[in-house]
Amino acid sequence: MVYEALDFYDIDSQLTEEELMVRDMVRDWVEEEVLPKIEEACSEGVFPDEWRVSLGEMGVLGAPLEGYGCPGLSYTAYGVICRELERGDSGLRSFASVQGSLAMYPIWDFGSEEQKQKYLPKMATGELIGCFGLTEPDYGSNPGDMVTRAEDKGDHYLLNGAKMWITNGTTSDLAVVWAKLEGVIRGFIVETGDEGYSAPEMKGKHSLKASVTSELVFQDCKIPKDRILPGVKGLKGPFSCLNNARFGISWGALGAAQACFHSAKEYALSRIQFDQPIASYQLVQNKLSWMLREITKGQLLALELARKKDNGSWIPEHISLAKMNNVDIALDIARMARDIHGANGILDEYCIMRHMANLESVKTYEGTHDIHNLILGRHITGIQSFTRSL
Ligand code: TGC
Ligand code: FAD
Repeated sequence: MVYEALDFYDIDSQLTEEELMVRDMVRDWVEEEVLPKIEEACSEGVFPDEWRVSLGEMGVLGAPLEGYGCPGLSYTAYGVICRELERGDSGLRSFASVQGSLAMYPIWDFGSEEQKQKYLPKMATGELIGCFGLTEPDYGSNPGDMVTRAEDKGDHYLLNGAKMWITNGTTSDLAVVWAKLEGVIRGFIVETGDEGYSAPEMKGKHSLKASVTSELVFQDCKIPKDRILPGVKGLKGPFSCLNNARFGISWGALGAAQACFHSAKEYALSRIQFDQPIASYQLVQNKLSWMLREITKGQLLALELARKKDNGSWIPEHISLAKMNNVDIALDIARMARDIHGANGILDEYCIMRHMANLESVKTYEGTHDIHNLILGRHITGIQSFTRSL
């Protein structure tokens, strides 16, 4: 069946020629190269290397960054790229989010000139892959309490600690790692092959199966002095990267939702029960209409947020709202689409269960749904509710 992306308000008509060109390029690539292989990639638990190469060749890695060989596209274009990638699979968007927003961005914004020259051009082409180590086994929603430490040993730093749940960890050439140096959170670039560093893959996921997830382990890991990111101190560093990655998710989740809607609509029109297509029944139409309503609202939210990112009038809370809302509705849409597919909805012949399982992770990573609720609650009331004295 030919993919028709739901766009009820013709929102894409507001995109520039360049943004439309990027949309079509990524959409065609996903259709031709990703969808035929995604189920195999999931069952084997791999992110095919040819996808890394193609993403680099298409010039979509680090999309909104300028200079150092980066594409320098608008944030709107970056959102569109995320949407088209995640229509294929959240793991694909994850790969691009981590590379562009979480590994390239901190080097681009906080790195030294030498670091930018050394890493960014090769990361933009996909020759070098990066990951982002913030979460630890005992510190997820509260990264400020992290225990990974860096010690200044005169001519080098010594890192000790562990990160967990790190996308692209095992397959990365470098990791941007956040650790405390004399009690202050700093960013460090750790290269694969550095003494005392390992990145074992985490197995057994029922979600994001075509994405590599890893631990990062630092045991007296010795890194040269010139690998600290000089331009930032404190949680502002990792959170600045997360602003961009969360923005990408707010668009990406819509791609997964559009894929589920498309499949549910086609299925409802072709599936006959009680002598009629199930699409003719009011209860099914109500579900399809609810999906259309929520996707359209989500698209308006994402587009307005992209405009704000492009003109600089955004605040982090705008991003929290869009990430939280769009992932939430995408997950509900996936569940509803599964229901419309009946038993067939659990088969890998359809994209539904895969998107649903992926979105469970997307709801949790980059700040859980409820953490974004609390960020908004703090914005509304001025009261910080994350910590409680017992
Ligand atoms: P808080 O007191 O709120 O802030 C500490 C400092 O950080 C600054 N800040 C920000 N700066 C820029 N952008 C933002 N969005 C910022 N939010 C906070 C803030 O101004 C302050 O700066 P300063 O100079 O005054 O010190 O910090 P808190 O410890 O109370 O944090 C609260 C909370 C819960 C909101 C925060 O910790 C949080 O967002 N937790 C969620 C953790 C999270 O999102 N982890 C993501 C890990 S990476 C990941 O999931 C990648 S998945 C990749 C994929 O596969 O796609
Ligand atoms: P917890 O923080 O333990 O939260 C558990 C539950 O408690 C959640 O429902 C949460 O909302 C709730 N909760 C926590 N605190 C509060 C509170 N104050 N009030 C109310 N409720 C609260 N991290 C990285 O650094 N880099 C990566 O590349 C990366 N990739 C990931 C890939 C995958 C597939 C997954 C699943 C995770 C990834 N993560 C990554 C980690 C992710 O960011 C964390 O899982 C997330 O921040 C939540 O942390 P946690 O899992 O420890 O949950």
